[in-house]
Amino acid sequence: MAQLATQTTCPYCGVGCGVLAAPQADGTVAIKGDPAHPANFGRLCSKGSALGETVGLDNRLLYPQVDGKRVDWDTALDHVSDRFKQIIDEHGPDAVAFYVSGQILTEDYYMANKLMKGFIGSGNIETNSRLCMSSAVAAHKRAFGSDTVPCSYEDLEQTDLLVIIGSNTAWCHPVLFQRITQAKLNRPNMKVVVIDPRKTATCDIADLHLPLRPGADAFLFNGLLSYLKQHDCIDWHYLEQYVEGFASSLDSASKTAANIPQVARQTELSEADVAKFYQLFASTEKTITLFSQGVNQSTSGTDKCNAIINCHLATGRIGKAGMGPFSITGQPNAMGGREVGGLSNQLAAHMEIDKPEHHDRLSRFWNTERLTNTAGLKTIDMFQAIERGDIKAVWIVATNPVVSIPDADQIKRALKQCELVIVSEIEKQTDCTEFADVLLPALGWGEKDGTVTNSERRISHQRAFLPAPGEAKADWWMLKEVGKRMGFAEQFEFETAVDVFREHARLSAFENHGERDFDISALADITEQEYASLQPIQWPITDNAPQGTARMFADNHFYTASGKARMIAVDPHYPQNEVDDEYPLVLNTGRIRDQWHTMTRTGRAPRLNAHISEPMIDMHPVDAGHWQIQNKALAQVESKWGRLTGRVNLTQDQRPGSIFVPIHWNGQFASQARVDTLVAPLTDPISGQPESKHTPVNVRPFLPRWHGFILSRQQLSLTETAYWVKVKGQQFWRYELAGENWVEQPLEWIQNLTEQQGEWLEFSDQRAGRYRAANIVDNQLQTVMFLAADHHLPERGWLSQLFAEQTLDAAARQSLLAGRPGPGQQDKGKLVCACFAVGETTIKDAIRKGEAKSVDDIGRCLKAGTNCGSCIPELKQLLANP
Ligand SMILES: Nc1nc2c(c(=O)[nH]1)N[C@H]1C(S)=C(S)[C@@H](COP(=O)(O)OP(=O)(O)OC[C@H]3O[C@@H](n4cnc5c(=O)[nH]c(N)nc54)[C@H](O)[C@@H]3O)O[C@H]1N2
Ligand SMILES: Nc1nc2c(c(=O)[nH]1)N[C@H]1C(S)=C(S)[C@@H](COP(=O)(O)OP(=O)(O)OC[C@H]3O[C@@H](n4cnc5c(=O)[nH]c(N)nc54)[C@H](O)[C@@H]3O)O[C@H]1N2
Ligand code: SF4
Ligand SMILES: [Mo]
Repeated sequence: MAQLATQTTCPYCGVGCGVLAAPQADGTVAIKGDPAHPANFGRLCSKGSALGETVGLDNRLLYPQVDGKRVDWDTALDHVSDRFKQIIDEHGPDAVAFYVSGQILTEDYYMANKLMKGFIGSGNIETNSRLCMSSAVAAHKRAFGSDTVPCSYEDLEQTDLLVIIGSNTAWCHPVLFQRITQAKLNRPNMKVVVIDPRKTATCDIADLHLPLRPGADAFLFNGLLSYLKQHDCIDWHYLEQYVEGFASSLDSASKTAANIPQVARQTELSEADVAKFYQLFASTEKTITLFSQGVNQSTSGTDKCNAIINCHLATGRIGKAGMGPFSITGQPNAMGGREVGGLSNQLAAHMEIDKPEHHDRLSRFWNTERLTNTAGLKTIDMFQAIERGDIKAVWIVATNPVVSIPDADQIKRALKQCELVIVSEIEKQTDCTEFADVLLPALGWGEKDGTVTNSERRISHQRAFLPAPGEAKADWWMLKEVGKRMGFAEQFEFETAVDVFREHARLSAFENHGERDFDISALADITEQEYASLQPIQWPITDNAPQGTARMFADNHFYTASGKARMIAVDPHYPQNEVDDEYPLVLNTGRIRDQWHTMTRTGRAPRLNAHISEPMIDMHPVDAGHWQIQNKALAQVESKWGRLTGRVNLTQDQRPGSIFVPIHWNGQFASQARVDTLVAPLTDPISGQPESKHTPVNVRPFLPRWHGFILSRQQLSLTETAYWVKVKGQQFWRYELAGENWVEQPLEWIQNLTEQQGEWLEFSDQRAGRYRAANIVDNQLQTVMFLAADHHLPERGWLSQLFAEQTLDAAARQSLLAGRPGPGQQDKGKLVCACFAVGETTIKDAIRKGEAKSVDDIGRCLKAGTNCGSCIPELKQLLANP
């Protein structure tokens, strides 16, 4: 019988949507948006809607392992703590490290930080948030004296001007994007400006798109500050009362970006567009600037964030409805990690390592004499220290550094020679688990229980609705067990997640007196029942604000020594890795709509793999012409650090001079598509955040001897092929292939790969260099393979539809060999709507026939866009260019 739905939270992006999950009798899980959750009010995006397809147990890590052998938990945990103690005794506490993630729960995070900083006594706990939010954190601290996000999602709906900079909100925070889109429909006077070198799906709602020169954002905002001064838009009263640093900030703005022509030159935008943006900003009181990785991930990310915040402080546009600088978080618990001090340069509960009173306070609270006095290493430095052998043991929790850290091959080298690598994972095989000496099976989404904090400081409960598989355990449990075994039994005595949460809440209150913004004292005595039924609530949560706090700085008090906010002088001439003759193009990297990070979870869901199925290289046709690159052909991208092979996608949306490659593909899904092998390990000197959006590269055609693809009901081992990509489909696995040596005996080859004899259909045209084969077992299509001398191969859509057929009729067999859909079969084209599997060709047909003239019409006749709405920007594009 189906269970009642459990109220929980989506494990993907920082929007933090509420989810209702109901396990069904057939083992599947029904997923719906939670109408009561204030982040999404019932909506879910394509990734959230497909969560039910990701909870299967194939490839799950179910048992602890040491040196490749299954062991029991006691053995594994004793091994970890003994080896840690041994290394620490010999080399000191800084010889060990944790590398954790914004995807663990606050309770897990709290435990990791407590163990490393408080008891092992080293600062060496880092989190992948270094790659993500650390520039925003550093900028917040400089400006506000605290890492505070001032706004709420409601502000985005109430604003009159929304400036979206370095964020592809439509694909990366889709539900928030839908809320913004709806607000703009309700209030047509609301304006949206998108600042991004690329024209993204987010531009769908833009009144103005500024495709600026990559990296030039600080010129634009320094110029804005100059303009605001020149046009008398400064809030002098606010500045005088509540802000420091105006004069020096204005001075550097005037020196570097004094007027519109100068800004236009630096940003490579038209003067008219710059003027339009400045006029809008100057004349609109209710303004929000929403920023994300296009700003943070830069060698001057902290300065860029401050250049944005400066303009809000100078106009007093902060702490009021519909206004403020809004750094949007990426991971579901990026914010929770900042609360507990997951970064190597902070203590817990928004306390600082370099403040003696904070050190003393936390030492007393934790009852420890070992609390670290020094910050640990930041991500890039940490993995370099591992490669040097300075760090001899690392425990990696819920992150995949071999794929996601710049100069990714360096991470491989580091882990390969590290004495002790411990990996807590949900997956048996990832690019990272290959290097693990100890593998610890973690509970995954749906099985674990605890809290997360979203982009608007809202704490939500993630609840379990599935049993623990195998011997998997919660991440916090493993950490506290190691803490106990290392000799700190008393301080690591926790029975349940609520015990951990209570201590975390008490610490936020401990000797706080309003000095630290992170204060959830009203939850310090939360009972198990209250915790179980905790409803989403925004911190601070105190006696004065028991229902939480929607907006910060409404009282114009900041957490600096003077209580005033600080404007920061920004020099936009930062050192950036510039292109040259050898590496003439800028590599920009980021996300696509339907995949999550390194694909360990979204790669399991067939409907999420159909939107963009191969690692793509987005490129402008002008650049492609220059370097003889063809659309849909393969190309190789090379930088000083590494190389990648992917499928070219020519698009006018790309700015000439730069290419875009997604971050998602890894060694499990593609032969050579870990984009971070290319990315330079250069960092912002203040935040330590790496520059992931600007690496000089070159691109050249990859010209293999043959191209092909295989669809098969079974998984195949094709790692010998020069180019391969593996895609999970509904009833099959799809392999895109290319090879350097022509396959001499194709039938034998595919028969050996599939180990299937049975009935094989074959077609071969040697002169034209075409070969097709299909294997039919019990009248069902088992495998089909197409090879060709070039990349012009038939569409895969109609072939994949044949896998759903119970029996293949004569016409279908005929079409297999003919290599094109037979009468009555139609290829749906590239998938657009993931929820209802509606393809581009179907939609274009409906538009051409006049059946669909609007997004609503498409919804009515094809259902596309009517569930999660993530594809609506693409539907609009198709309507504009059918
Ligand atoms: N579908 C999906 N959604 C996700 C994730 C995912 O993996 N998949 N991950 C989540 C996480 S952890 C994060 S951090 C967020 C990230 O969310 P976003 O920051 O929105 O995502 P990105 O695609 O990394 O980069 C955003 C944009 O920055 C632009 N950009 C590049 N260089 C510059 C520049 O110099 N200036 C400006 N102004 N813009 C520039 C890029 O072209 C890109 O469109 O997404 C979250 N949501
Ligand atoms: N070039 C480039 N590089 C980037 C970025 C970019 O824009 N460009 N973006 C950066 C950003 S913003 C981010 S956030 C990172 C993300 O990069 P990662 O954090 O490396 O990516 P994920 O795939 O989310 O890794 C999470 C891992 O944890 C596992 N896991 C899932 N749930 C659990 C759990 O409950 N417990 C445990 N123990 N494990 C679990 C998953 O299977 C997966 O292997 O990438 C960064 N790297
Ligand atoms: S927007 Fe999508 S991925 Fe993000 S929390 Fe909501 S459902 Fe999950
Ligand atoms: Mo992120």
